[in-house]
Amino acid sequence: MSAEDVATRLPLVGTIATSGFTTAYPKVIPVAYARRLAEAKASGQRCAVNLYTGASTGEELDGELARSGALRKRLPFQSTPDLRNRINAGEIEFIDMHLSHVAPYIEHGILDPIDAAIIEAVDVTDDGRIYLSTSSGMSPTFISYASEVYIELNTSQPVELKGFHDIFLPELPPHGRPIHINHVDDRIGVPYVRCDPAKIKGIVVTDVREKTPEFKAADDTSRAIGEHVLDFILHEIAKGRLPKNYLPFQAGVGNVANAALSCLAQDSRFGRIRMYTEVLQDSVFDLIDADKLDCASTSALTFSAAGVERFHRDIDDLRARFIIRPQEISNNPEVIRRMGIIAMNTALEADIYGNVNSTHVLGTQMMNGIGGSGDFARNAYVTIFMAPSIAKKGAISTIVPMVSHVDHNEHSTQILVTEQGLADLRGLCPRARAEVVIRKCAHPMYRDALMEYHERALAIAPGKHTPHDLARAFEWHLRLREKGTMQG
Ligand code: 0RQ
Repeated sequence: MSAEDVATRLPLVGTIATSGFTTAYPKVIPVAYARRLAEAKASGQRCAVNLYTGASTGEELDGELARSGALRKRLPFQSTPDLRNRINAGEIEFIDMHLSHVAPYIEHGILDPIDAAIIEAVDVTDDGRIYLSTSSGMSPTFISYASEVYIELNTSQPVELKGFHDIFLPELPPHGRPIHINHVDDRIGVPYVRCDPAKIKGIVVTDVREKTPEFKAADDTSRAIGEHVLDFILHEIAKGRLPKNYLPFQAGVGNVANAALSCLAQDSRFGRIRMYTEVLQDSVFDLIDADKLDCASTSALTFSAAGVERFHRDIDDLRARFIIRPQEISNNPEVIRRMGIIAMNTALEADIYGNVNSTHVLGTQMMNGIGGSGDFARNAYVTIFMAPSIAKKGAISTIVPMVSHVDHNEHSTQILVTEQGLADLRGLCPRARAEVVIRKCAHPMYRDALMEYHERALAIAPGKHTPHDLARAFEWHLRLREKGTMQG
């Protein structure tokens, strides 16, 4: 079929679910669909579409549908500018969810049912085996719950991706059983998604290439963050709290996590690791080049243009090292807790008590979403949050008196690290946490002001357990909003 043929079969009012978890989202059907929706809207027809995906996608999907004006609801994660702007303008409802919650919400009928699933694949067989491309995300669940399935067979994605995936979906409660992943590289499923062939209503062949992200190169800040993390890990090993060959690592999305992992890879004190994560970025090649990666389990491959070239070149060797899993498995709290993961995610801001905001600028403007950071942070063996101590050339301190939005609370955050230092918050009461966060993590530009806030809060707050000066807790954010800087 052509993409336009499929677009005419998709609803003007309804729910679409697509493949895509940073990569592997459909790229031609959504463009044709957005055009149809915009035309229908212009001719006065009612259009209101819900879009579910694994995680973020690209311009051809999120951007086009947002600009069509027909997108009503989006979940569970996003990162494209026009969609973000419309969410922040209040025009599109965004449901910012733990990625591990998406499948149960669909299976339990909490979300609107899926009219059509659109899935990027590298192959599909007559008997309904769908071979996914560079991410698994929610595709297996969407395929099983959608009324109709459309495939985008993308020939720019290597067919050699066959064999990377391990598709296994857990049973619903009360029939749930333990998931038998005891080691990162355990395979428990099959390399394809099975679908009733009668449900596959159309296949569109395309060779449109995915637009690749660029990651900021590691700099002194990310190198310092990487070094603090490594010192901490070596200290934990010396104390006997981590095994000598570590526990599996998870690293979050974005520049900071990518650069910190690259720095770990390049440090001679760092040994071979396994990764149990949801996104592999370019830093995984630094680990491979330094002979420091045993194997990696993920839900998506997210490489820059150079990383994609490298992946295509080495694809046959990498098949033995990388496993791509559905996000129900990559982000499964039971597996994460049982295996014991070292989770490294990025904060936009953290407060003196260890509460972390990963999503909202100035408490109201959505950046990307919580994604899988909470699935890992809440259940990991060691939960690390990283951030440069300042943003926007010092106009923003990422360590603040009180976070303007909470994604990860003080009970989950164990380690907070900036380029200034690392605060180990485990076993400390809130007052002690505040002192160590200010002393170790705050930038010198803001350190005295934070200490002054803390001391005043301690003096005036009626409760001395988690003292706050409520009248001044958001003074820094208000100053940033009004004067463009947190500096007094
Ligand atoms: O903006 O480039 O315009 O200056 O935020 O910051 O330092 O490039 O950091 O790319 O690692 O992203 C939290 C957004 C960090 C990401 C976040 C500004 C800063 C810059 C980006 P500029 P960096 P990163 C599992 C893990 C949530 C989801 C998650 C994220 C821009 O890591 O989305 O963890 N995490 N998922 O200047 C205002 C502040 C700021 C600020 C930084 N306090 N206020 N702006 N910035 N701090 C994977 C998945 O879920 C798929």
